[in-house]
Amino acid sequence: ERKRWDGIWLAGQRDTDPDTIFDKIVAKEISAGIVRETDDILAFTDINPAAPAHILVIPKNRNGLSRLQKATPEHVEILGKLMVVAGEIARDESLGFGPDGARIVVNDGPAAGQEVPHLHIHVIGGRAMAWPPG
Ligand code: D5M
Repeated sequence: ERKRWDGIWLAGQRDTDPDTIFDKIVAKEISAGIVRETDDILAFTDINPAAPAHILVIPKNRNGLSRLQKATPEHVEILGKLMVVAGEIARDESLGFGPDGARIVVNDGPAAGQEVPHLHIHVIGGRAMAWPPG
């Protein structure tokens, strides 16, 4: 029988914890391969790449978005901006993405493999992708 999730993420954090590892990247307290930065968005290389090109796009301020299902109308503007940046990254061949496209995905919750409770869009490419995902 499947154990019910207890609210503690794989990285050992709860939704209500003030800071995640991504806040430390935003604050430049830990280093990351930053590829885009705007006033409210940061994009950086994933430390555990699933493909030759793998970038994470995050809102600098989590503002309640520990996961996508927490989104409300107040998040519409930042969600739109995140998607635009994800698309820009996916067509940036200097980052290893090819003209054939990329997998752009949000893992929402532990069943999907989400580890860090700070919304992030994965942009994954540089190889052909299978469907359905594992
Ligand atoms: O994706 C969380 C992703 O975050 C996972 O692919 C590893 C990545 N990660 C974790 N720590 C770091 C640091 N410090 N730099 C860069 N990338 C990192 P999820 O959808 O939550 O499984």
